[in-house]
Amino acid sequence: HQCIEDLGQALIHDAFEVHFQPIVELSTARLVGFEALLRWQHPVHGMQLPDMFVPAAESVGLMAPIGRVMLGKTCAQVRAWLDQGLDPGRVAVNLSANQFRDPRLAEQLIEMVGAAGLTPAQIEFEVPETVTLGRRGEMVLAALSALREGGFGIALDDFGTGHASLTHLRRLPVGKIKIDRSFITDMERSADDRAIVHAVVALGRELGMKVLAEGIENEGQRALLVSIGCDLGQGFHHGRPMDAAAVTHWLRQIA
Ligand code: G
Ligand code: G
Ligand code: NA
Ligand code: MN
Repeated sequence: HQCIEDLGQALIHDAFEVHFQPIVELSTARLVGFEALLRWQHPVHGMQLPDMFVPAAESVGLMAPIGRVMLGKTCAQVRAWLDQGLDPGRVAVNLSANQFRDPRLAEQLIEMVGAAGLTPAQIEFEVPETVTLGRRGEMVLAALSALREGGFGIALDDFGTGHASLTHLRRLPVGKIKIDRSFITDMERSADDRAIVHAVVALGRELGMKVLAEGIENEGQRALLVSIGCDLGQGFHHGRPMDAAAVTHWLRQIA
């Protein structure tokens, strides 16, 4: 498959870059951090979003090396901002199922962050709910526990799409739940979606987890989420994913 060959070339030619989307405290709209998002500069087809290539990369095991490149670039950028006196807050990096095949994953991530001159409190790891429910569930749990003990934040991504039981959720060493965008998009019109968001916020509170709503696109959604008691938000309403230069400009303005 052409895409797979191109992905191998992309690793060799350093064609991956990181964009960053703001994460805010919903009640104040104050910046608390960013999610690091993978981008691929394809030599012919231009910038590719993860939906276009992450599943293919995952299926051939390429998300393990790509994930390492991604974390390395993210840490280097965070270090550069801190050295310029700019504070990006806590930056979230996505982990994929491929990466959990390696029993030394947690050890390697801890070592990479330290080598970049960052403390664990500056980085959070996001893992999709479906990955924690997958074949390697016990290995995923062990790696997340080691990262949590190492002082990293752990967020459960795309929550609501994976049928996790309450028992399962309680066992996971996560400090944050990210409600999938599909529940936020129609929440002003759909009483069902509102009820689901309400329930997840209540659940998070009971379990001592922060709750973040993804895909907030307008003020009506933000106000509704604040009234429900949702802590954190992310979406076009608060900021689009930006390249590092745009974030630098943004951080200078709010500094
Ligand atoms: O970039 P965009 O906002 O289109 O992100 C699409 C999806 O790709 C999101 O679900 C996000 O979690 C995922 N994604 C973005 N960057 C990475 C990454 O570095 N690794 C993995 N595994 N997934 C990522
Ligand atoms: O990891 P995750 O799949 O949640 O990554 C977020 C994805 O959603 C990225 O593709 C990002 O570009 C996209 N996104 C972020 N904010 C919004 C938004 O407000 N609306 C829509 N439609 N997409 C968004
Ligand atoms: Na994510
Ligand atoms: Mn997400």
